[in-house]
Amino acid sequence: MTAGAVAAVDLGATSGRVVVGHVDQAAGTLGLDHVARFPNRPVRLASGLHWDLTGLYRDLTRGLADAFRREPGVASIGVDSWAVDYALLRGDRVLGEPFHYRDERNQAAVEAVHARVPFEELYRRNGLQFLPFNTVYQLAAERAAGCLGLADSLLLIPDLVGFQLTGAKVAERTNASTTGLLDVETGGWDHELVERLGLEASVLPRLVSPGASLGGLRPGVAAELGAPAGVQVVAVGSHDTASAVVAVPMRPESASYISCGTWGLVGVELERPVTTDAAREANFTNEGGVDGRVRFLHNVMGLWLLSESVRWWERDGSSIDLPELLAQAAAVTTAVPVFDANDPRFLAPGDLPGRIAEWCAERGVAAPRSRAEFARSIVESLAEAFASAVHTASALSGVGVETIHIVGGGALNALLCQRTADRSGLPVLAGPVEATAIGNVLVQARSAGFAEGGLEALRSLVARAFSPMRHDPAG
Ligand code: LFR
Repeated sequence: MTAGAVAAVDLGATSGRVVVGHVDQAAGTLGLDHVARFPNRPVRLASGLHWDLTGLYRDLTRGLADAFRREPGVASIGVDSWAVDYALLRGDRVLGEPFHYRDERNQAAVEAVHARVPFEELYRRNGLQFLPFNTVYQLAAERAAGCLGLADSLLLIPDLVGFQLTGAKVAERTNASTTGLLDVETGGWDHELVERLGLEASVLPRLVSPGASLGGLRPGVAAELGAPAGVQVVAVGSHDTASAVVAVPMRPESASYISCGTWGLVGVELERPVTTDAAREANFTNEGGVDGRVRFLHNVMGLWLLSESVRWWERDGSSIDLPELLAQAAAVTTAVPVFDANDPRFLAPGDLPGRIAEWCAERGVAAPRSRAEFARSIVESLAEAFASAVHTASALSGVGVETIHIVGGGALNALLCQRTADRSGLPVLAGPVEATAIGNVLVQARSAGFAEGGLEALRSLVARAFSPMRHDPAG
């Protein structure tokens, strides 16, 4: 086994990054070199809320060029991003900037889809929790707007980047599983469902699994990036949560994970999906994982509640220091309300503190009075939702959870980790923070021959390279 380097592009809802990963499995080392970080700023156009994918592509290719300057030995590139969103294409031409999943166009579409295929049946077929922005609903909105007929292909965001880099059109399986159009049992496109929803099966690309090569860079791209000949673009767990869960240093038979960034994805890893009535009623999802594993989890609103509140407070041009706000939140001694972090009213951008106050007023509960109290109330509400989802995941799946792993940016939030431990009564192991990039790196490294073995072998490399921070529940 030789050591080697690969480049990971990880696009999050608020920022993107390019990281070079150095993997030496024999020596048990795994190093990350952070090459570029850039903001992801959605844009509100006349048609609604969109991603600035052109800007993201410019920034990520600049980052990749830096990566090749620093480490000319980079063997491959892998791309992951948030799930569900897509671009429509005709030939090589992208038909407009992709919609942001937080755009509010989906309500009527949800009803239209459920009128054709009731949610109970959808769940039996695709195993997905109800989220109003699942691709299946977005496509119904697209169809109603008359835009679908123009397209001859549909690419999810990381696949779109892969297409720009290589010219290959594929659908990576972990992310494709969030469309609602994959059969949860076979893992293939559910053609009957596609037809019943009035969609064209021909727009759906060939499915590929994490680890498959999309091919080399287009010549113009290779020149622009300064990439040596032979560099491959490799499909990773292109759904960011799939990559993050690869890098959770856990024993799946006794652990729960929380991949905590914009969202808090709370669940367990299984070999087989669970699509029982109870799982459907608890709104638990069965997303496709790397190596055919199933991520049985529930979406909790996540750090979005905090970041969007801060964005709202900063709209006058002021600037808030997040670590300082969290220190003030930790020092709050008065009781703060624990609100339902899963309430759909918190999904859209805008005045989140106002909506939290509204939630409280509707229940005759005193709302937080200061920014520190709002931050504390958000942390307590997230910790409560996390703890409850861990226990529900355990009850629905039969996994006896002894430990909770928190990975992603939330692992840096010591107050949130501690309160999750306290409220769940279970120890929390926090880290790695960069789990998504690490999972992306590891799947590429295995494909390039720099690492071998199943997820257990990859996770033991993570465990050797990154020591978690332990938070025990208060006695
Ligand atoms: C996390 C994530 C979640 C998905 C949400 C929307 O970044 O990918 O897994 O439910 O974003 O795509």
